Amino acid sequence: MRNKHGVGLAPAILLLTICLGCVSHQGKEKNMSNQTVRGEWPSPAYDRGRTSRTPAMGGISKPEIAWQLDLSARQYYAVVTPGREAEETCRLDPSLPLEPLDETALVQWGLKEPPVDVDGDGKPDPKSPQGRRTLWAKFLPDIKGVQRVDFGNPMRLYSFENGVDQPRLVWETPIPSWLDQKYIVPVAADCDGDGRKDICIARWNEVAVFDASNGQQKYRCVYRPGVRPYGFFACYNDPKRGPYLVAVGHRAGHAEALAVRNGELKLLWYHQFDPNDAVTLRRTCAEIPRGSIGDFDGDDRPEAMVNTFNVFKDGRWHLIGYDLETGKPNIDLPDVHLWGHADIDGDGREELLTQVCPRRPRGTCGELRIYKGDKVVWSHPYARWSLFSPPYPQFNPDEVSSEGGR
Ligand SMILES: [Ca+2]
Ligand SMILES: [Ca+2]
Ligand SMILES: [Ca+2]
Repeated sequence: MRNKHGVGLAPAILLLTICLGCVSHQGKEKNMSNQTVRGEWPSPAYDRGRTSRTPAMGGISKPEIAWQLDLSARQYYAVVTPGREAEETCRLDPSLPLEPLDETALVQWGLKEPPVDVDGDGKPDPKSPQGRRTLWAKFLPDIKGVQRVDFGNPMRLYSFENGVDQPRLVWETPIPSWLDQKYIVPVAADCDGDGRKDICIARWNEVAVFDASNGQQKYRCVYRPGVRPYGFFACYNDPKRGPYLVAVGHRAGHAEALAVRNGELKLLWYHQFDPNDAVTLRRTCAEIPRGSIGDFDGDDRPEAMVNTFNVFKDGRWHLIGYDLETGKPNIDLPDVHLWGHADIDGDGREELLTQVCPRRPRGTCGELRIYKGDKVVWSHPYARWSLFSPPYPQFNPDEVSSEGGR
């Protein structure tokens, strides 16, 4: 990949971190009945029971980072020597310092969120928003700058037209008794197409939408048993069909789409991959890589591309494209795992960057395939993707992947 200066750059991040013992030592030995032993090494979803615990033992009580090196966003100068076939060479010039990109270049490459003019004075403000139970967005088009919703009780919205350090309370409203503000996954998006951003919240058993101009409830759709809301929640605006709210529970095994139709928020479809919320007993996976909603197969209908495992009780990965309107799988690629997507050939439609995964583990390397819809357009027998996914935006987030309020 090359930028306008002709400098090759891999928009990939490889953060090498070696921790001297990523161990949470409790300081004293406990027996197995307490699920904690001396020097135990936690490991994400280690075994089939997803206990996240391994039998490996260690004795390191104070983990330290020995060294780390961020290899992302480096600029390399390539020296190309023309020639016939094998005579042609291309090498990196080791004599030049490999400096990280500056702030401007990081923003230009999409590796860093651009600074936002919080108070609307025309100059970007260096402060980044903080707080997990807040939502920043341009909610109020008639007020300078951006606004912040605080999810407490009462719920409050502040504006900053008087300065970053002088928030003005625009409204506050008691939250409904059913709204547990702790376990919510909020996004700021115009979910009803009226031109104003709404406060959209995924919860245990529902999606609720609040009017950002006064904090009042606008829509509410209760449609599922109380399953964990951790996971992906996004508003996707299809140019022809309007906005969809899409939720995929990475831990709770569900996928669904909702839309405002005839003044009501309605559930369009819902798939529950496991009949209950017993996380440790689940045998299926469903996860959606960032931004994987769009028309990937060119049929003029948007789909959500979800990596699923064992949803057909076959012990296999299936990359499934769920039609947003109907929930029907219009793409089904067995033994394929999606890592990302990009418009490789510049035709305006994004191709799917995948890896063949014939078994449950997703190996670091494997056969790579690029799909255009369900058609393979490129493959490599053994390699790996090195993709960088920048952090979710802190301002105007219309998509988020969350592990909930934990
Ligand atoms: Ca709206
Ligand atoms: Ca499509
Ligand atoms: Ca393309």
